[in-house]
Amino acid sequence: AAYLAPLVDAVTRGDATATVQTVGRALAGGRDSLRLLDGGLVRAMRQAGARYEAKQCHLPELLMSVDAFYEGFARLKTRLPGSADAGPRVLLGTVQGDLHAIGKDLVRILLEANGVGVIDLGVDVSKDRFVAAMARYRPAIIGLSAFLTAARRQLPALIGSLRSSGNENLKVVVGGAAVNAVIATEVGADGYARDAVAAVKLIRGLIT
Ligand code: B1M
Repeated sequence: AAYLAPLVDAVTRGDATATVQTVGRALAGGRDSLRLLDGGLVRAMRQAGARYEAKQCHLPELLMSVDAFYEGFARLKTRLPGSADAGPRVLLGTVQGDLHAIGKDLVRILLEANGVGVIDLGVDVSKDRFVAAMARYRPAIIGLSAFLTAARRQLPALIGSLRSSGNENLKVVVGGAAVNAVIATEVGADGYARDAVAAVKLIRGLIT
């Protein structure tokens, strides 16, 4: 839609001020918050990421887009549908040494928007932190994000530890740029999702 173009433009240019203003205007005009997230902020972040990967921009420019994304996200967050009474069901985190947050954050937001409770451990989460949180929250599902090759290499041992310390029905779901459906099976996960929409579908299917 045409009203999303200025938002995509602001994020890809890395203009946080324009991003926040555009989100504010769109919300005031009654635009749907999930649409602004998906068709605006996320689409722009994908474009910025693709430009960086194609070496059409440098890291500082990518970082400016990341910044604009999060500022716009913060402005939008309060208006996204929440999960008032959903109990915590999914424990989510990016694995140790890996600091990529955006994709994981989107998975969390979309799960919450769909009524699934999430405990988000953040990024750079060690095996011990996962195990401790699992004992504390007893989630039905653990979601692991891995974006770096180095993160993917940890998955077999990490998933092995989670399984031996969790209950036997525990389901482990993986996602992120470093994994795909084949790798997910190889590392011992129960499922893989390529984006946040697919993650919601997968996880809801595993819960019920
Ligand atoms: Co970095 N990075 N990065 N990076 N970065 C990648 C991952 C990379 C593929 C880019 C590249 O070089 N081609 C590459 C990894 C290569 C590899 O190891 N094989 C890479 C690298 C090398 C690095 C650094 C080492 C760069 C450096 O410093 N030289 C460094 C590492 C830091 C660290 O983690 N220790 C680094 C840093 C950064 C930034 C800080 C600049 C920034 C992250 C900012 C942040 O997250 N706060 C960044 C970014 C933005 C990217 C790319 C370009 C874009 C990622 C992104 O946000 N995409 C990325 C390229 C790529 O992913 N192909 C790249 C938008 C987002 C909406 O999509 O992340 O795919 P995505 O998330 C999706 C799905 O993956 C899925 O749903 C999400 C939403 O739809 N998903 C799940 C994610 N988690 C899921 C979990 C699930 C299910 C689905 O179930 C639990």
